[in-house]
Amino acid sequence: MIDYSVKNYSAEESLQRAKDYYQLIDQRRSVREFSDRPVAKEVIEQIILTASSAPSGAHKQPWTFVVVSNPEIKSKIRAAAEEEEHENYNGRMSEEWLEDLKIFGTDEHKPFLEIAPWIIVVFKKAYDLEDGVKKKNYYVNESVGLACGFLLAAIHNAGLASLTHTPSPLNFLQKILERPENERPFLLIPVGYPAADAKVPEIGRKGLGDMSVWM
Ligand code: IYR
Repeated sequence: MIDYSVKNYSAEESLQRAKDYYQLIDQRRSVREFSDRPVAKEVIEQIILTASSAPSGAHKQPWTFVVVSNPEIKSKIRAAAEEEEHENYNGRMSEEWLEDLKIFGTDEHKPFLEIAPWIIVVFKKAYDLEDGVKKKNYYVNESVGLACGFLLAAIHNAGLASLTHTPSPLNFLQKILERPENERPFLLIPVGYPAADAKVPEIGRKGLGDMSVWM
C-alpha cells in the first residue's frame, strides 16, 4: 500500500468545485454535426489516458481504445454502420422506439463518421490473452461503461464534441479493425469540434426530485 493524498478542500471549496464541475458537464451534449477541423493527436492521447484512469474490476482495465483517423477506415466504418442502421430504421426498431427518437432527427445516414477527425471505438475484453492463456476479467460492462463516462467528460472538457453512436449490432467493427477474439466492440464515438452551425434538440434534464431518493 502507498499513501493516498489529494488536496484537502474546505466545505466551501468543495461546494464551489461541485457547482463549477456541474456547470461544465451540464453543457455537454450529444452532437451529430461535426466540423472537419483537425484535432491534434496529443489531445486525444490525454483523453484516452483520462478514460483509462477509470476504476475497473480487480483493476484489470478490460478495455482497448481503437483510435481511427485514417479516412479509408472511417469510410469502411460509415458504410458498414449505415448498412446496419438501414435495417434498424426499416424494421428492426419498434414503432415506439422510432417515435422516441423523433426529436433527435436521426436516420440511417451517418456522414459524421467520415467528417469527424477521430473515431474512438471502445472494445471490452471479457478476458485477457497472455501467451495464449486466458486471464479472466471482472465486471467488464460496468468497468468499460465507467471508462466511457470518463472519456466523454474528458472530451467535453477539451472543448470537443462527441456522440455515443450505437449502430447495433456492432460486430462489423471487430472485422474492420481486426481486433482479436477476446475483444468485443462496446461503443463507437466520433470526436471533433462541433460544426459552426451545429444544432441539438431542445431537451431538459431530470431534476434531483425526479431522479434521486434520499434516505
Ligand atoms: N442506433 C441508431 C438509433 C438510435 C438509438 C438510440 I437508443 C439513440 O439514442 C439514438 C439513435 C442511430 O444511431 O441512429
